[in-house]
Amino acid sequence: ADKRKEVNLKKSIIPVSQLEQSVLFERSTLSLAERLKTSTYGIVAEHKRRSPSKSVINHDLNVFEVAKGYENAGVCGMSVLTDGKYFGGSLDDLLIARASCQLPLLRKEFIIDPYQIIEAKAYGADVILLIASVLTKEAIKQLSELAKSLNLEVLLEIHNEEELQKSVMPSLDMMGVNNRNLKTFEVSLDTSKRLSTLIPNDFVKISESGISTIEAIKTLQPYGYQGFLIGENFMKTDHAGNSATQ
Ligand code: IGP
Repeated sequence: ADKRKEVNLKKSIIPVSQLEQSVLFERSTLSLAERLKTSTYGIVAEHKRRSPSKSVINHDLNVFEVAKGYENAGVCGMSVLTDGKYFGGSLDDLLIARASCQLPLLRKEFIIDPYQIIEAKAYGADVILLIASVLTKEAIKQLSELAKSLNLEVLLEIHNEEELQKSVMPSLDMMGVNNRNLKTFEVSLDTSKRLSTLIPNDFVKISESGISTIEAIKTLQPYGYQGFLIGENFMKTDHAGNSATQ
């Protein structure tokens, strides 16, 4: 309850009742899961200016051109970092991405409060991220059910067996295995391989982080992965879209 207060205080500039009346809140959302199921490579391309592990990746690319570039390249969806503190993103970035392309958009954020989900929809997101390592089972259930009630899809991120075990529930659409350990920043595709067999088949499986080659994708596809979340590899170039061309 305290956490909720904290977040609401910082972001209570726009009351929930007003967010709910916004035009974007009313729009019908797009399904990322459906696109991933029918795509050859299933790329979800991310906009990320900087990160705790790499510091500056790219401050020159604007969201408009990145979103256009990704869409022209034929990716399935776009992930937009809205966290300012660690990743240099903002809700404005999400709004600009929404205005620039028709891709399903994932709000990439540390979501701990229902308000952030209402906000995600009002700023044009189609999918929200929930990170198992920072949420209790009850919180995952509460937040994912709220998202589903708003027709948003839910991507649940896990990094190990315990996080997976507590998280399996019908209100999730996609399971993302983060190859990067958020504590040590170490990256290993083996994490995706190891956890793949434990993820029930009713979830679309996404492998996240540290993917930079088509070979990596082809290695992970036999393990059941239909989505590949790629940030740095696209963002570190000066033409984020072109390098995403499939
Ligand atoms: C993208 P990469 O290595 O391609 O830049 O990774 C994405 O997986 C990564 O940014 C990420 C992330 C997160 C960022 C995965 N889970 C949670 C912030 C919060």
